[in-house]
Amino acid sequence: MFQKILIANRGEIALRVLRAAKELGIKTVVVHSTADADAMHVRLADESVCIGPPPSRDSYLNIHQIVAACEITGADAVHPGYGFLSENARFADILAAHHITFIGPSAEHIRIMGDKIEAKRTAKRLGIPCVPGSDGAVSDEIEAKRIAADIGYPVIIKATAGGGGRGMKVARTEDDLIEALQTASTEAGAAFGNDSVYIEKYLEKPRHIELQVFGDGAGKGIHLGERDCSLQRRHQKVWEEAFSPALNATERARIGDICAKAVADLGYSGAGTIEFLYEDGEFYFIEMNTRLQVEHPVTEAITGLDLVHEQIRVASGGGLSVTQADVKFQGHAIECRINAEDPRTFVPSPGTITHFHTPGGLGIRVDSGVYSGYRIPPYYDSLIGKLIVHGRNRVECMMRLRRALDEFVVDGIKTTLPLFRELVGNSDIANGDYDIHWLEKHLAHSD
Ligand code: MV4
Repeated sequence: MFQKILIANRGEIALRVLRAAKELGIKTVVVHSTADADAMHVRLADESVCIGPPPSRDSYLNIHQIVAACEITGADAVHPGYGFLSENARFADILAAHHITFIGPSAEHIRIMGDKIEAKRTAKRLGIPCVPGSDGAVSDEIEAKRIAADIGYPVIIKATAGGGGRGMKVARTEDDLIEALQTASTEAGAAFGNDSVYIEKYLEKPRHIELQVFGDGAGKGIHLGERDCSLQRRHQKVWEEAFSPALNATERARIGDICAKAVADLGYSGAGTIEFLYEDGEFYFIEMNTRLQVEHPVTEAITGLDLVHEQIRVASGGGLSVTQADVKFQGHAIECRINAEDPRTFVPSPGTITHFHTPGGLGIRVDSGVYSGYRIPPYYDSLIGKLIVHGRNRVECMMRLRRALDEFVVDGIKTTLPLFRELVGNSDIANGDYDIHWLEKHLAHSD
């Protein structure tokens, strides 16, 4: 087991990892920017190292400063959290060269999944169902027209180096296609330094359903069920829940088996998320994330497992604490992302939190790094906390969520709490009847 873990992140996830490490008797080091000197994770860590000025590129993304912090403090492993360097294969390689363990999958697996064409090819080879489309990159118009005619319109053009919704264009006719191809390619070149694009059948009203998986790096793979993340705005998830209200037990077992086997065959190590679009009873692979995700507590609630403990165990060579047969799902969980944003426009609202009171009671979990009197720096993501609610079934979970939202107080700044108070009273949400476009339509209609 590791002696000392360095946490290369900030906010609620830094605290989340710090807690797991403490429980396992591992010393903690945090790195932080000058803007985060008074952050909770800095106060609670055994040691802290200031690695630079506020901009992420000079601090949380500064690989050499982070490696230096490991060497100074003697950390033998790094947990990257999510975002920042969590899916940076070069970071994983550099740590390995310094004999420091990256708590995550191999650099090779990060690299494969970072290239969306390579990811899709790999998924297909492993027997994961994919969206029909081009076999690889599409460069010339004639080929594009042939593929689009073959799969049928509408189609979507995606950037090979994209992901998370950046650099996509929908084409509904052959006339649209040429323009979409050019704009997507030009935008991808400007945004990612790689203008390669590919084509897929465009699904009109899918849900976003993702499978939590774990590999032990030695050929064992398990799945921990799915999360439905369809409630989103501009590719930012707002509400996540498990199980998905859309799946039945047979569908769940089938896709779970496929994903667990794929992870085992790949020799994957650590936590991963296999993302699907789900429409008319079919799953279509879109991407795999090779990190712990923001919404992982939803899975922890229904499985009772500590996903960060599992990540640390696997990275240190101790393997997974459970087999697939040991995983028992219980009840329903919902996570609401509390952002320091206007609940209608989602414009960031940094500033000082004058009063912060979190809800409690059975089935309630709040993961947050903020406190009364805390000043939210304007440089980073606006997530200030997550409310995760668990119940024996979805109805009980919604009852508890409604009550917990009533108790939650965040004064001094705008937050997305009023949006959630509205959502828990909506009949479509109560019925689990929503797709990836539901929230944006709802916001547009209720102005
Ligand atoms: C799609 C799609 C429809 N058809 N692919 C957006 C994020 C990126 N991970 C993939 N995305 C999409 N890919 C096909 N073939 C619709 C989306 C999409 C979306 C997906 C998941 C969650 C929210 C979304 C919002 C808009 C579009």
